[in-house]
Amino acid sequence: PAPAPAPGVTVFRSKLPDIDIPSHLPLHDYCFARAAELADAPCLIAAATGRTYTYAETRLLCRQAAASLHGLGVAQGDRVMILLQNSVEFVLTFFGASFLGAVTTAANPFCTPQEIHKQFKASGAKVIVTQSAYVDKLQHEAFPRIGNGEGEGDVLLTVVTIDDAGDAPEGCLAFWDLVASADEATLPAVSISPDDPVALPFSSGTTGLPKGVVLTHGGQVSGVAQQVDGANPNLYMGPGDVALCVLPLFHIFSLNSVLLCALRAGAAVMLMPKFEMGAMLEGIQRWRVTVAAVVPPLVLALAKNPALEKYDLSSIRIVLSGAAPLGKELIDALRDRLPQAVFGQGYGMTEAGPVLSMCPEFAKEPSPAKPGSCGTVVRNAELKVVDPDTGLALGRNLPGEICIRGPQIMKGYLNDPEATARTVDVDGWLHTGDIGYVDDDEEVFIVDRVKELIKFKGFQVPPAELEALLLAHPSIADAAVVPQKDDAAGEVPVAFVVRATDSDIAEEAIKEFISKQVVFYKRLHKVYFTHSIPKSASGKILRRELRAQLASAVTA
Ligand code: 4UW
Repeated sequence: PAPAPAPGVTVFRSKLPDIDIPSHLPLHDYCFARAAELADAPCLIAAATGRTYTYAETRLLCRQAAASLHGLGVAQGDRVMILLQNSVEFVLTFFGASFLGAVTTAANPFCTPQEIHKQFKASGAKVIVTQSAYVDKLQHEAFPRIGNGEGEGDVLLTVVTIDDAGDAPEGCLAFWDLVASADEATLPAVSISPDDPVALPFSSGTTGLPKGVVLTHGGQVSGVAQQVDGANPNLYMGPGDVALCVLPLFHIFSLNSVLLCALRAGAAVMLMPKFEMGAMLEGIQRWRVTVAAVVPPLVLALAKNPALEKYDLSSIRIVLSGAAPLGKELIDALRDRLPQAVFGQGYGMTEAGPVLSMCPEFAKEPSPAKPGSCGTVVRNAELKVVDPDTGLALGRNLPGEICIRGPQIMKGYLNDPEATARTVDVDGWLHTGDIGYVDDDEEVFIVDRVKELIKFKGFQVPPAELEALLLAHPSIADAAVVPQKDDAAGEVPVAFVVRATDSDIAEEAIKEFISKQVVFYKRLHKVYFTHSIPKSASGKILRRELRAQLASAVTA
């Protein structure tokens, strides 16, 4: 049981009653609980091929993927890296690992070899599942040599590719060859406890470099249950619903609130490998998508696109936005085009497992939400708002740092007890680094961010990562990276740079130096040269001051 709050502390809870959460179940059994009852119902729809997989087929293929991984030596507790766009194979690998008690760590395939290697190394992954187009990234010198079978003493990297069945790149194994020959009867019996990890997404959290976020079976079951279980689910979906899965599954929003929630609810998931407007609208029309999970830039793209008129999008009943702030103007712009849909936001954070609050208009028995609100705190959880200076809990309508406590939050950062202790306090409260308040109707509003994180179209850009790269340049004496507001992306990273003595390095050279090393959304949009970086007595960059400088320069 959670410790009782100290007297006088304002703790906000859901208006919906708590529910029983079957957190003793492993995540795969929880998500496939209705697979027998819904055996012939659609589970996965691969938009790219037009193929639909029923619940019975999907569950069986997941178990065959598990047997395949087991055949490659993956055992309970081992890590499997997924380097894929949204695809059936992503889902099969995720649940395949889960059936074994293994853990998946998914990365953006657009990342550079260096970025992928960092996550590969930190996670200690044993196998990488990818597609042939990305194999050259794994041939980078940082990785062990790709190969399978008996190594001649050296460490070999096992790579499985999902395309080219029967003709995998040299040293790689073909996913579908493995799955086709796998026998689910060879699956080992594993005993999985709720505290065992199942997913390892990477997040920089409130400060520093990306870290592995340990999410457990019990935590993910709780996080999903908070959204879709109970007599009055907060995010009401069921058989007959089709969830749009265009946001990348390597990010927790799509993995948890789309894939896991839809499966638990018995809905179908329409998998789109990437965002391409025409294909997406086509897919929504063809498979009658009912629940669309989006990020604000996608809302913007939809609102602006004249092609919308050409498609029948009348099936959409829920538009769920998250990962970055969604303004009222943007909702209004799209509302006219999807008059039948309910628009609302969820507020999530990888470490929070991920959902803190969800629009109550999505519930089976809906209650109203105001524009701009992130909904109300999920059930079976507690939320408080603390004064960032004193740490004291604040009452309604007073902005402060949002903290969350409940069974859904992360177990901690992988191999980083200090970072864990900085984020989850001794009483179990996760400190988000977001500034917000709860209003008189229990609605959560986010107004600012005190953590370092920059969000480009909802993607994480950790300033510390870019600062470390900048400082490695011989012509740069000091550097700081902060967010700058941007209409299309929400925020973009910009750098303040102090040139080394005698250096006259130019903005373009610095931008290019960074671009070569990072995925597209981490690229610097501007470099401001300065004589010194403002720092506190303890040496911490005074980011607020730099952000203020930017704001005044823009308005000046
Ligand atoms: N408004 C303003 C928001 C909002 C927001 C997030 O990359 P991460 O760690 O994680 C996410 C997860 C988002 C998410 C998950 C599941 C879900 O259902 C849902 O609702 C639709 C959203 O983004 O980044 C976490 C940080 O992103 C910001 C905020 O700063 C948070 O700490 N953020 N959602 N609605 N800002």
